[in-house]
Amino acid sequence: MRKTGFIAVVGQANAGKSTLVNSLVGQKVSIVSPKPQTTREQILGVWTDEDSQMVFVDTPGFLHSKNALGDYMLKSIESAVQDVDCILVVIDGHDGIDDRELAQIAKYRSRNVPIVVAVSKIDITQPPRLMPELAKLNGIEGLNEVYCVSAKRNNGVEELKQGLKKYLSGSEMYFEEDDVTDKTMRFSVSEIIREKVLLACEQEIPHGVGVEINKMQQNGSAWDIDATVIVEKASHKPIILGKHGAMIKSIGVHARESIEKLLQANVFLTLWVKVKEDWRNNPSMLNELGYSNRQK
Ligand SMILES: Nc1nc2c(ncn2[C@@H]2O[C@H](COP(=O)(O)OP(=O)(O)OP(=O)(O)O)[C@@H](O)[C@H]2O)c(=O)[nH]1
Ligand SMILES: [Mg+2]
Repeated sequence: MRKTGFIAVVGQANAGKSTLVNSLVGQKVSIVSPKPQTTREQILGVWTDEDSQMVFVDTPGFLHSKNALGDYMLKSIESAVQDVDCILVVIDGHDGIDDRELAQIAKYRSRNVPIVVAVSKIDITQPPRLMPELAKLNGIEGLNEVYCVSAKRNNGVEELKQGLKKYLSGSEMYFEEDDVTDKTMRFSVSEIIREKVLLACEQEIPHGVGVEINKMQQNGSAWDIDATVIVEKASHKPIILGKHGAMIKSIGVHARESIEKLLQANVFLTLWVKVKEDWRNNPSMLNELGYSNRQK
């Protein structure tokens, strides 16, 4: 019988949580970008082998909420750490460990759940810089283990995964053996498009971007996909479109390539850009874009 369970993956925005979940699962289930607050909701990454099934709960980075979407993101972090077998705190080894992170770990200790720290991005951190940071973790009572990993290079990730197995407390399989996520193809397609927008745009715009799939239809061996990139200010629309439409065209090309890999088929992708003023505070828009209070 397999040992099974849930592991919440939490930490500061940009710490490398989603990259680590993708690496732990061995497939891209969660989008990644250098912009903070890339992940907006819980995304489950499932790993099954002969003796275990581990369900990693990727979460948004810690944030100060400024709107209804932010409130939703905060709730999804809070609900992710309920009823899990272990909390995996990801800390950016390149940026170092700050007091807020230490306070956050202390807060989780009161839950009586094993806490494991993954210090990430060690491929870009020099040991003389890393050592004093790791020393900050020494004094924390109740911290079960610390692992140093590079999710990007896949270093230390297998050791972390094997180490986490001992915390699994269940015996019931939550997913089929070949499932890697709880999300639908439609969700993954919308996230891929959002990822390409995040990668293409300057700092200010990505936080206010949403993606709605209007149509996703199989047409013979290919897929017809029609989607809208939603921005929250009229002034953002020309930026996303770019000069003579160059920016949205480039976003479309990159998104199509990734979606073709996901669907293993040719894709015809049409992208639109629409302004929905202040949509991050609009409950019906949040609902339409899937940011409603789904639980894990
Ligand atoms: N060099 C290096 N970069 C990494 C590593 N892990 C993540 N990154 C980079 O760090 C940035 C943030 O990665 P994400 O995985 O999106 O971080 P996150 O914690 O999920 O961020 P949010 O969803 O915004 O909270 C991206 O540019 C990644 O490519 C790593 O192990 N090494
Ligand atoms: Mg993320």
